[in-house]
Amino acid sequence: IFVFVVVTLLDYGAGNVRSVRNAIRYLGFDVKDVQTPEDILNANRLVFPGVGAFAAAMEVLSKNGMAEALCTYIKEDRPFLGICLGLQLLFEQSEENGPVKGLGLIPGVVGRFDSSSVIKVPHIGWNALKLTKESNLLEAIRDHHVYFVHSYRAMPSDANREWISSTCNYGDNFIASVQRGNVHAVQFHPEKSGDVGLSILRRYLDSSAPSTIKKPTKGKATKLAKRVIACLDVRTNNRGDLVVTKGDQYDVREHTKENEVRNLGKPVELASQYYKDGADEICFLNITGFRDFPLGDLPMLQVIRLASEKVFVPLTVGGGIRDFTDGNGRHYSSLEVASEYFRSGADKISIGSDAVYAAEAYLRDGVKTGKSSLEQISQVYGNQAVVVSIDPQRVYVKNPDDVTFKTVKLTNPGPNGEEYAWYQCTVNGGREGRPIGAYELAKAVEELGAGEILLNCIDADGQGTGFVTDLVNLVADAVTLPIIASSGAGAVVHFSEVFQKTSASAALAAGIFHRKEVPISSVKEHMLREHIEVRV
Ligand code: 1PR
Repeated sequence: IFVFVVVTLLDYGAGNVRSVRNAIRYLGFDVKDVQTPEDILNANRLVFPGVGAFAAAMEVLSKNGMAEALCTYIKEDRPFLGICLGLQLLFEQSEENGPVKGLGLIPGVVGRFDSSSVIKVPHIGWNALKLTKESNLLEAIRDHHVYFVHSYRAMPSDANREWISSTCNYGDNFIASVQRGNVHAVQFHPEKSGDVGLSILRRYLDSSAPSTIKKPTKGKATKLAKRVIACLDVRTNNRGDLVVTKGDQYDVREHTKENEVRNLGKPVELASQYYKDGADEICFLNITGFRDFPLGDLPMLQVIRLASEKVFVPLTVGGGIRDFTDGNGRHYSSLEVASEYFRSGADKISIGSDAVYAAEAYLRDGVKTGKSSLEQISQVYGNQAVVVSIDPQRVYVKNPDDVTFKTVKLTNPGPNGEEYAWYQCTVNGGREGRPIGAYELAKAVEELGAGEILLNCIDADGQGTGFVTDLVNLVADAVTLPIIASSGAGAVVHFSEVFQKTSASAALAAGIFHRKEVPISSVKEHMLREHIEVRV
């Protein structure tokens, strides 16, 4: 095939440009990085995957003459594709930490979603588009969902109407894509939107490429879909191999003489399989990260690198994100650890133990120091890139007044007839209980900058008895963030149950997928039958 040179602009280290690069390479095109403004002017296909915060991006663009070159390039109607912030920057202004002036090519102001109502901000997940213009690029979408992750959006107006090629509804109708001549920009992430997204990218890179995406026969996209996430708990086994393991209430060892770590497969192979099977997201948890320093644990970074070359849905990586001093006295900040995960191909990072300590300190002292891993990472990468993973354990109580933590009234009473329970947060892979409840923790981490909550439950982990809906509702009451319900999936009905009884945005499972008891496709077919919006 004829190979275009693609210019990937501004990898200024503020996020995962690697995904876009991987997707372009996967499609068989070469990538050239912009070094100078002349590289922009000489491009024949320009891709601008804006990442990070609006103000920081504008500052970099303006300082080195890139902004001017970009404006010239776009005004000359040369082939351009902006992604996410790469769309927002085309507008006049953004309210993100601002107002901040944008490139001013499209009339309008980029504002924040209003989280006051039923809308959870950030807008994370697979949503539907409404096409408002014939578009060679978007034709591939044909009623499929595409992946969004953002807290700010541009709104349609009379002044920018001629630019808009599609809108998306989330609370209100915002601009999902713009197009004029050869200039395209999309708020969603084609590089993370599976086959549909890849086909959009292919169309941009080669306008004569045929569309291979068929209209869905059932499950036409109409709104934000509930996500199904496959989780891979990863650690080294006794032989030193990195394996996917799975615990029962967090105990991952076989109960045999050898006491081996349970081995359920190879991380990259399983991740690729789940991607092909239709997982909406893949989550890797480095479950011994709390004691083994992840930057010493290079195989894990290699796993993420390899997975991100094959998997074109979002990847979350967690485990061991905290400050660390190695044997030689070299100090690593949690931000450095997270940056290495992002550079390796993670779209989101997840913090467990360190978020518990940060929340405890915040509730005790009542001040945000800005120094916790949570605050620092969300400051640099945006809160949509920071997940807090909670590992709570149920503690039964007779009376809600017996504890200072928020309790739930139980559907099934405890062993001594207790009608209430609180959910105690733990650290170090569930080994140590801390004096803070899941409700209190969730509230605190939202204020400290978390963008999403991954809500496990030690009692239910690996039990196959269903998600713990009372816990999900407890935490949903505490925050306006999207919640990923985790632990306990044993059958397809557990997925419809958690989405019908709670406002969870996603459901995560591990054991049933690893043991091949329930394929992801069966989960989705069941959800469709139950009229739950799902990506097919
Ligand atoms: O504390 O920042 O180093 O992060 C450690 C991370 O590793 C945390 O996210 C923590 O949840 C995870 N983790 C630590 N130890 C274990 C363990 O199992 N021994 N795994 C562990 C957590 C829970 C879920 C599991 C669901 C679904 N695993 O990820 O996949 O419970 O399982 P199921 O569908 O089979 O029921 P830090």
